[in-house]
Amino acid sequence: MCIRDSIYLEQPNRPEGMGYFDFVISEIHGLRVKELLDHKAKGGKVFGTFCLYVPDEVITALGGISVGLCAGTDFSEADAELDLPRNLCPLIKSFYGFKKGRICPYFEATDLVVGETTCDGKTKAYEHLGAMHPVYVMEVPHRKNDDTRKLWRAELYKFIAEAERLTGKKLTYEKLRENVRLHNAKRRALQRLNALRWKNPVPISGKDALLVNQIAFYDDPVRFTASVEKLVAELEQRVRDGVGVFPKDAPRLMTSGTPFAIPNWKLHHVIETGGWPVVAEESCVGSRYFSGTVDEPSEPSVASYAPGKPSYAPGESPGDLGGLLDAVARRFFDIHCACFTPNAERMDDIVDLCRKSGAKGVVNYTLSFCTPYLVEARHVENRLKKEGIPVLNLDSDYGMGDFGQLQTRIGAFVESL
Ligand code: BJ8
Repeated sequence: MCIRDSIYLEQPNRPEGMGYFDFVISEIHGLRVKELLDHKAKGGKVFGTFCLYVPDEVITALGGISVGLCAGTDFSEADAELDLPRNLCPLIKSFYGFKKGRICPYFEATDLVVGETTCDGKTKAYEHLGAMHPVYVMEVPHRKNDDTRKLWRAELYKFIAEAERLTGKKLTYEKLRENVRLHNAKRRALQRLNALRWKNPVPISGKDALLVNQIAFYDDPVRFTASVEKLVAELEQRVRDGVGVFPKDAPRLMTSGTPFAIPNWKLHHVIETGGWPVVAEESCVGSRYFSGTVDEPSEPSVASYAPGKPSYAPGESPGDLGGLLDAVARRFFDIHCACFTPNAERMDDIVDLCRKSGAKGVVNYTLSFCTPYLVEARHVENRLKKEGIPVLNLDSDYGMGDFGQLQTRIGAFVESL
């Protein structure tokens, strides 16, 4: 039995709707890769990404496919360390090693990797990556004010020009509107799924929810959304029937911090094998991915706007291409990554999610050597303590060597709740 099976399939009373996601993960190197190659054979383009700031709706509106690339294993790190320092974030070494060793079929299927200037490690790693693969880097400012919002909007336009050049297509209002709706529907389905985790007893494990949240990054968005909605319907029935996967009132935890790139399941596995459900993740593989939606045009839309009107005010309907792109820019700029300073909004998000989910404490998890999140961990701790919320700060890598140590620390934390 492989580690994936022992982590996932041995869980008791899993929802039937997880069957689709089990299938997707079991076929991770099969069917989806074939779909990407078929798309390319017909002249389509595949964009690889590593960060939430790259807007999927623009890529799919231009007929491209967007895939969040794998960055959650340690077996590719040795290849990465041929070029990069050892004491670097494991997420960066993971994806870099996949390209260096040419071992990820998703990476090899991409026509362009879209990077971003979020943290220094990624920013500099893209320079080396660019020597091996086509890379385009979006500049993400690190402060939020009127000037940087303009800069970010300009970056979005530059990226669109690059994507138009690659795909040979022109972005239109109608296509963007259609794709804003497509990705908003996906986000709303994930919002409903993740809100069901706040019920008591919890109808789905944190590990299963994490798997769904990870698959969101690379599956076909239409099929994925339909599968999440089916799962949601099943979980709603479980809630009505009082069915859970952990005993009612089991101490529940939430996590905050760096992303859980697939297949990084370690922390959730440690927590849930202790008998404590994980009911939320303030993470880019979690709430930061699906919380915000892009403002959609109301119906009728274009008719109510003068052609060429460049922007719209919040609360208005973005009724032309300029307005809709403003809405896209705003939605993505409102993601609260630790690469921003100051970042008080993120502290508010963590507190809010903790209250809503009923978590008894927060495990603030940071990948080793991730400076932005490690330094921000003290702010998280201070704010949560002020709110009376217990918090445990942890940092770890992708190796399993600290599994026992994590069990001990988390066990002691739960005891103290
Ligand atoms: S929006 S969290 S996906 S940058 S863990 S590589 S920050 S050193 S992944 Fe991230 Fe976008 Fe922010 Fe989200 Fe650097 Fe830290 Fe590594 Fe990180």
